[in-house]
Amino acid sequence: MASLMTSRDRFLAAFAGAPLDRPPLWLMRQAGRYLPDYRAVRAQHGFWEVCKTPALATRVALEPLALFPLDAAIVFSDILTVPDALGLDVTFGTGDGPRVGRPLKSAADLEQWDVAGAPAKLAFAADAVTDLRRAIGERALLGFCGSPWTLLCYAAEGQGSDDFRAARTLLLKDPALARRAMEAFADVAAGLLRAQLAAGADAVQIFDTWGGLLPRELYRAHVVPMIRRIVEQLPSSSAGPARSILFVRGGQHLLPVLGESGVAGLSLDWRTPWREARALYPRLVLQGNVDPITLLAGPDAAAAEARALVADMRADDGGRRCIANLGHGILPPTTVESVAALCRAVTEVQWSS
Ligand code: 1CP
Repeated sequence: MASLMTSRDRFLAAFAGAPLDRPPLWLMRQAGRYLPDYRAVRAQHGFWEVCKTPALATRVALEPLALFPLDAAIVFSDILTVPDALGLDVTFGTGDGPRVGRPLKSAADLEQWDVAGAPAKLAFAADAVTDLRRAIGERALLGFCGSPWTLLCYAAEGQGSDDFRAARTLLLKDPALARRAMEAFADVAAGLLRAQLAAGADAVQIFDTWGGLLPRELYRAHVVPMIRRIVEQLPSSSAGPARSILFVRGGQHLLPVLGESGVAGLSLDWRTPWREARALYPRLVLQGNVDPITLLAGPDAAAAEARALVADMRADDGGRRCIANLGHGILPPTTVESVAALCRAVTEVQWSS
């Protein structure tokens, strides 16, 4: 029976806590600059243009599915669609990271945000999901958004950073302003996730790339309630609560409080020991967490890491509630051969029940 599972069955079975023939597999940032067709598309079209044109977004989201035996697609978009829709004017230069034209410096900046108008400006995201859903057959589909904290990091800093000191300072100096900004991000992001689920996404992931910068008690006091605010706005279905996954980069020290956010699953950073997370959260879906650097070390290293991870997944509870993935996104210099080897190492596994 297990061998008859489609990719989508396998992905949904992980959330249902049902037996798996092997872990379902997808990779964070599976579309992007390491792929040749993506680079060809970007040579002709701007980044926002790719996100906002369903045919282009679908084309680049399909490229990894054509190359690798992945069980899920993720809609092609970016977490910074939300601040852009609020009017912060986010742009991507060539080769470097995002720039925020109207960063958050004071309460007067926040007054300018167009919370009521943002959902209409994000309509393209649901259109991209609808288009991709039609194209992927029996594979699972993920929507996503950024966590309110990570969005505050970019909004306050105005660009990428190693330490996002502007946002961390704001949180300590003016927690009321930080909270109001994060509430706006949370509500617009929740609307985006609802639209993606309604358009055919099977699950949604909340990316908290910069959550690990905060100590545990600050994270618990200021960020966990914002994740919960998003999760509580998601619809439940006859199959249960909406399938939500929280990824926190560098969140090992936060692990004990992440479950309080109410998500159905946690995506583990590459530094988090799988079995420690499983011991803490026997009932949650866990996803992860091969170090993306192993892909740079070559196909053999990538396959060995993936095999070790799959053994850990099987060890504790017979391999339920797990999704194979990386511990952060694929890095641009990664080779197709390394990704293929990792995928093979996961998909050749056969768990008998
Ligand atoms: O072509 C280009 O030059 C743009 C590069 C690029 C891509 C391919 C950006 C700009 N965004 C994306 C797509 C993207 N972003 C996806 C879909 C790709 C897929 O998986 O198929 C996703 C899920 C994201 C999410 C995202 N954007 C995150 C969270 C995940 C993570 O990797 O940590 C973050 C932090 C961003 C911000 C962002 N957007 C783009 C860049 C280069 C960055 C990072 C900037 C920084 O380092 O601070």
